[in-house]
Amino acid sequence: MDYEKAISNLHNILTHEDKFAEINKSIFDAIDTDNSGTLERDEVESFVKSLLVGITNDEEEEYDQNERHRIVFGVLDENDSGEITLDELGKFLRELFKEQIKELQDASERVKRKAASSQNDGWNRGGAQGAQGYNGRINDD
Ligand SMILES: [Ca+2]
Ligand SMILES: [Ca+2]
Repeated sequence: MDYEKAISNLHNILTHEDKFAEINKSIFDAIDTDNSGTLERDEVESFVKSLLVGITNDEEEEYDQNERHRIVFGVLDENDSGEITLDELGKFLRELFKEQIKELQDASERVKRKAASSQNDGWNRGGAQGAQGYNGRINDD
């Protein structure tokens, strides 16, 4: 996985309104299966379920799905109207992408640190700890 590339792609999406609008719209359309122009509870529910399929394998977590859906829908439905508009989804995606960038940056740092310490392993165990300190900084540009 190319973290730098994924991070810059997400940055691109966030800084280009038209790109973001395009992605927002295509995600919205994918969830809006009855093409009503709004996302209803059952549409969001099947979407959340399909997302969770890839994330959770734990049987324990299964009974949490209704609760998760309630929370996700509550977060999405900013004005408590009972349906999600394109704008509401957009706000949510923006936050989601920002979080994603943070997580990718963290993951990327971890990978670099690991690489730095395994490089030192074997011939210079003593220096490995020191190397972790200054390796893996991300250019925030
Ligand atoms: Ca709909
Ligand atoms: Ca709403």
